[in-house]
Amino acid sequence: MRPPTAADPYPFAGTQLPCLIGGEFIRTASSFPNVSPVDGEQLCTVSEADAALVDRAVQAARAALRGPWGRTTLQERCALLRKVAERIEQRFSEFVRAEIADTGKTLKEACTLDIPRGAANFRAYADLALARASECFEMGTPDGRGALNYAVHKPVGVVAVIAPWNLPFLLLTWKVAPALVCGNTVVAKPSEETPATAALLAQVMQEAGVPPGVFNLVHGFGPASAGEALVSHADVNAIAFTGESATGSAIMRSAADSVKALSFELGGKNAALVFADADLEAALAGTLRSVFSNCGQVCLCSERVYIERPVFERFVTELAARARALKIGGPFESPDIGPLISRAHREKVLSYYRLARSEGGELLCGGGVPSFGDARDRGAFIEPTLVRGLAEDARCVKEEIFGPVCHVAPFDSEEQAVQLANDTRYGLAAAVWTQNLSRGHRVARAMQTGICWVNDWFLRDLRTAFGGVKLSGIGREGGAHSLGFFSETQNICVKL
Ligand code: NAD
Ligand code: 6OD
Repeated sequence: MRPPTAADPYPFAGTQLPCLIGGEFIRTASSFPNVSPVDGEQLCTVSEADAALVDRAVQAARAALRGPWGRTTLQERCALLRKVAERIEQRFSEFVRAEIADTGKTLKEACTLDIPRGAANFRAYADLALARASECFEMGTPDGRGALNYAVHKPVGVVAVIAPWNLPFLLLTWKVAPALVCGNTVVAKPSEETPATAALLAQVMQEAGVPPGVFNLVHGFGPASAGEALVSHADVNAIAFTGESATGSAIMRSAADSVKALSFELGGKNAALVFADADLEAALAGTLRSVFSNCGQVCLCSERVYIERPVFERFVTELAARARALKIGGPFESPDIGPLISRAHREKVLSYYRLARSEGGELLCGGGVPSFGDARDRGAFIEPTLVRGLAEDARCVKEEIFGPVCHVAPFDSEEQAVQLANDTRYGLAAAVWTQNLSRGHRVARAMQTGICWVNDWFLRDLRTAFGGVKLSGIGREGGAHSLGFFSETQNICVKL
């Protein structure tokens, strides 16, 4: 799989990205610009689906359920998913090129995480679906002949998949793959900020022979646009959404009238806990990654780092030195950290940098915007930032910022560390650093989060449960959990 070079063109340069509906690529009269976060240049324009076009997509998806797709075997669907994975790998360079242009993320991140994980999602769910068992219960009856109960799994129907911009391809395919393998049809809406890898996926679906109407793609915004039209559509049976918690609330309201199944992966304000007995080098490297990966734009990123007091000053000094040394730049410049997704998002993150100062915090590094003296000054770059000294009820400690920033604070006991980490309305992920594995397990078990790593961060086995508690989500995806969400389980009881 060859990574692209700066000389490779953006796959959609100078074009208007179409929607895919019932196997037909459709360009709409209304479109919006897709802008590079690296230099503010327009990459392409994007068709915006209105409510009527979203309705066409949903009707195409419903019709496809009644067609040959509805009669496919699980084995046939798995074979198709594997073909999709192969085509993604064959077009790896284009996918990477599209993803780094839309997001500004580093070439390394796109080549090692985003695009390989997109292909892996299709393979993993093909494997998982084939290995899935059904429950079966034998029961006694008064006549002594008994009965047999067994479960069969059927598709839920038309599924809406709504994805955010931070890991656009990884998160879209994370839901599309299990939805399809379970026999559903999909109407997908990527973020308005990152439409290109979804557009490539639409092409790949056709190349792999996915029947018309099985995978539909609509582009557009959320409120009063394609997103809202999709989640409020009466013929959509289920919604798999990843994004902000506030958007989750809005989608819940839109979906309420037609009582849809919901799977929500939402925001976080994740804690990392570093105990004095940790392998401090591993904890430093891991925390640098957990705070600054993807410019801090991963829902799992640590925005609160609590460090046991005996190693606090040493750890913080070294973390700040490493944060200052991070190389900021465009995707092809071998940077450690790229830009934020947009100027608008940078304004939000900068407002938190200002707030941190006004709330009494001390900025140990960063706090502003880098200056390059070239086109990158028109991009959305921002400095990695460390803050200390905030009160635990400061807004910067309580609210998700979603940028390359964390607050560092000391703790004095295991109980206090657990209490501080759990004192949040979110509950997505945590990271615990200690060489005492009994403590590692005990503290991880006490975290009110859907996921907790001990001595690592963002290490993923796709069979495991993924999701959040509190404001961080509803339900779990991953492995059997995704297969469960995207299936209707029917019990059949046979009297013998
Ligand atoms: P967002 O909620 O603004 O947008 C996500 C998607 O929802 C976009 O496609 C958007 O167009 C659509 N949308 C917005 N309003 C809508 C509405 N009313 N109806 C239907 N669709 C609507 O999120 P974002 O800014 O793209 O992503 C960043 C957020 O996502 C952060 O909060 C981050 O923590 C969260 N996130 C969570 C996870 C997770 O697994 N828990 C993963 C990635 C990102
Ligand atoms: O790894 C995954 O499956 C996943 N859903 C990651 C989410 C990352 C959030 O930004």
